[in-house]
Amino acid sequence: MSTDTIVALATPGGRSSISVVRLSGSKSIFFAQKLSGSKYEFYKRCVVVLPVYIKNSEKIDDAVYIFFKSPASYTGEDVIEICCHGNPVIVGSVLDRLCHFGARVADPGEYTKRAFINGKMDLVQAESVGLLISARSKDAAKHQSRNLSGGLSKTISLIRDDLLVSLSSLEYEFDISEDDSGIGGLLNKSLKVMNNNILLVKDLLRSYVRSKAYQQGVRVVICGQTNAGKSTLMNALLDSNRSITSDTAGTTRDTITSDLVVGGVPITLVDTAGLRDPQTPIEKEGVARTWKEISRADLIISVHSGDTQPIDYNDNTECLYVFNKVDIGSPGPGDCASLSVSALRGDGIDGLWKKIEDVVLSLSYTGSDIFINTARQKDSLRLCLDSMVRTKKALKNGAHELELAAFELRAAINSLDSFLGKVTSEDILEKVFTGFCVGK
Ligand SMILES: Nc1nc2c(ncn2[C@@H]2O[C@H](COP(=O)(O)OP(=O)(O)OP(=O)(O)O)[C@@H](O)[C@H]2O)c(=O)[nH]1
Ligand SMILES: [Mg+2]
Repeated sequence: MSTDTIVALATPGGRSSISVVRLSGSKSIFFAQKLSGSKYEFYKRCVVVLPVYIKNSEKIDDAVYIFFKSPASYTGEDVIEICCHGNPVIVGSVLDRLCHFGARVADPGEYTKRAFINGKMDLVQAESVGLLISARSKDAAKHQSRNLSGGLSKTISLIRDDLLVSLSSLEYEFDISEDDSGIGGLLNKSLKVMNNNILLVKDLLRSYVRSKAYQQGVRVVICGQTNAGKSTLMNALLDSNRSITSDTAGTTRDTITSDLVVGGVPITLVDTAGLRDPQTPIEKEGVARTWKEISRADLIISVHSGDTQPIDYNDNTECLYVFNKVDIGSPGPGDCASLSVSALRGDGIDGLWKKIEDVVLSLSYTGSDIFINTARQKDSLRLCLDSMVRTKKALKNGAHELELAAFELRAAINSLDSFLGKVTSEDILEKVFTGFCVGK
């Protein structure tokens, strides 16, 4: 790992009451002293107001310097946070000056990577830092905060402990024990452990849907023929004038999106161009975009009315058929709509929201508060599950496959170690941390 002292702006760029520039590394004190033109003796957790000097000893600001002595800091190294006034000119000068003294601008996620390498957190917690910062709903933030306190890691560690105990018994049996009489009991006990943990790991694998919903949001796409009232419905759902509406067929040309939160899950509501034989190249492009949105939708709201037909999507995506303009006509017998609304008058909109919420929650339901967060975690668990299933098979085959069972069990434990980042490669770390922002 690089031992440079790194520096970056920890708060967003632009003007604000304060900005925080963070130094981390063994030369943090030295650089802070040079920046402040003082020999101030920083002591553990001290907070002090000192000047900020830029080139030619010109003072540009006074700042609050906060010192976190290693190892009691975010990264585990000496960290100094310099809270100066939030002006890009001041912040730029501070960064330039510190780099001039020898600090290096941090790579994305480098502070958290150092925290991981210095044992301040495991890889699951490190991943949650990034996800907490990018959380799009209160529930998503609360979940990542729980993970940061070790919730998911604890669950995985318990599974690992269970497997380890089983492995020790198996290894004892074929390494040391000369007594074959207890082997039946051992096989049964190990099988029980396998069955329990296979169920737990399967649940965790299934839980990835919730996390994907939290991170990527659920895409709810309103579509139908032109003039069905899609844009009016979009506006009614949002209670705002987001989309242009008119009685001219083909009014909406492009996709129009709006982000909101439903039942704790972030969703993107999308209004689309109406589907009909396009009459101009621009409309053709709009219709192509509608089909693209339909193909990536998690939930389709298919709108029709007395004078337009429902679109038949014919695929596996969840779909709510909505009959609109119920104020001027009713759905005929055999109409596919599960709900009638008048987008113009706002009738039935609360009921539609309820149905949308039900689908969104069912799409992201996991049945548990603990869920996995990243494709990396999912891959490690998948490998663990495969190894446990093979362990179970070997155990079922009886005493002569004991060694094979132990081999597979060790592989399962190794997968959990990779999950927690106990064993990891530079490649994996690179992938985990490059998604972070600079300064975190
Ligand atoms: N009476 C009545 N008229 C409605 C209702 N919803 C929409 N309309 C009218 O139907 C016409 C078309 O509405 P839009 O919302 O622009 O329809 P659209 O499906 O977005 O149409 P395109 O963007 O062209 O595909 C407008 O004149 C709306 O005022 C409704 O619930 N009742
Ligand atoms: Mg429209």
